[in-house]
Amino acid sequence: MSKPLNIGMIGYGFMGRAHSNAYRKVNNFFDLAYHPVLKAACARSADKARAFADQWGYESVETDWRKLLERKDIDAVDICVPNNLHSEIAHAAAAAGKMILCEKPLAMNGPEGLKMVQAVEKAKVANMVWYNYRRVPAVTFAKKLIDDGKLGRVFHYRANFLQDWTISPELPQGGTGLWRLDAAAAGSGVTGDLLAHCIDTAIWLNGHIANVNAMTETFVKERKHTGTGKVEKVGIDDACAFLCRFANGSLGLFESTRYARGHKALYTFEVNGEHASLKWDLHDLHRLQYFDNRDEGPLRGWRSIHVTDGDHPYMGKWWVPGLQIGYEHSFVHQVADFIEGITKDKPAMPDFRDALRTQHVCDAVLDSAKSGKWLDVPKA
Ligand code: SOE
Repeated sequence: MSKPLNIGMIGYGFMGRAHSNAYRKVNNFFDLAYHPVLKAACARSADKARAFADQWGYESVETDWRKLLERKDIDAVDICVPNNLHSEIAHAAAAAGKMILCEKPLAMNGPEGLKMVQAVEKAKVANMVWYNYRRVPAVTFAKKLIDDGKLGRVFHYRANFLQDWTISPELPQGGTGLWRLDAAAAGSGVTGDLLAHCIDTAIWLNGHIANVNAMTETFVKERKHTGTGKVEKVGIDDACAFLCRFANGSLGLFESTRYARGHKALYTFEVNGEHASLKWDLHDLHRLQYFDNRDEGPLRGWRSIHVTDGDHPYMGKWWVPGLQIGYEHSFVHQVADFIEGITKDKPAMPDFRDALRTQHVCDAVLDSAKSGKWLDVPKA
């Protein structure tokens, strides 16, 4: 019999839905020592909290996250609110002895993230950051191939995350759904939002990023602010590209923008090694492209591996071989791994400290874009 793991969800947006869906599904597919119980949904607006709770099956509603943290019947809190609120809630949750699952990026910047790491480590509470793409089976499989040494020495790492949803200058900044355009709430633009995913995956697959040289651009310089009603300067980066050197000697090239007309969420990465290369594309997320130079001569070529077989990561838990799963399942896998982690006392990654590494790269990228200089990235 599995034990209950009582969840308090703070926030009700896109990620609140993605995580709630994962909590609801995980025990149908994974045999785990705990089962998440959707205990309380918390939002400032009672109506929104109630509607969200009804939709997803939360037992109760709170309108003040401090009250949620006081509740004895909450084991873990899920922080799904804008980035500028992560730190305060995480500190209070750690002090209250709650486990914490925090939406990415961990913090507004590295120094803030470091304090959050110290808080959870001091309180000894389980913690994790939702960098979900690590748990797309094809991406997890890429990690296995690299760790098994299939690629040999790595020369190049290349990643893109392209969107097009902020091109209109009429789009305001701030408020529900648009806080990512407001630097005060988001900290940064594409760097902390989209590149953070690319960086997390890159560090996981290819190790520490030693130094960076970046450029950013804000194409629309002023937007009406939803909160003040006034036209205000835009403080976020709309686009960012950076070069880097990994500690293993390989070269990295990263690009992200919300101005690539036609692209809605095109996350791709490619790794080129001495013996083999691999590439992945979020729009075809169940496939991993693999080229191995050791293949027999005339048959040598890129293979498109349909990562849906029982011996592929996570896939034995789902349907029969050949039937694919999608985006939402990466969150289910993350919850499963979190529960395994607390059961075996072997924390699921990325925990706060691991996610701080991404935060440090983001900071260096944004600083380098200002100074135009190559900057070293501190280790977390
Ligand atoms: C932004 O549009 C966004 O929703 C990110 O915030 C998510 O992390 C990413 O996975 C998809 O795009």
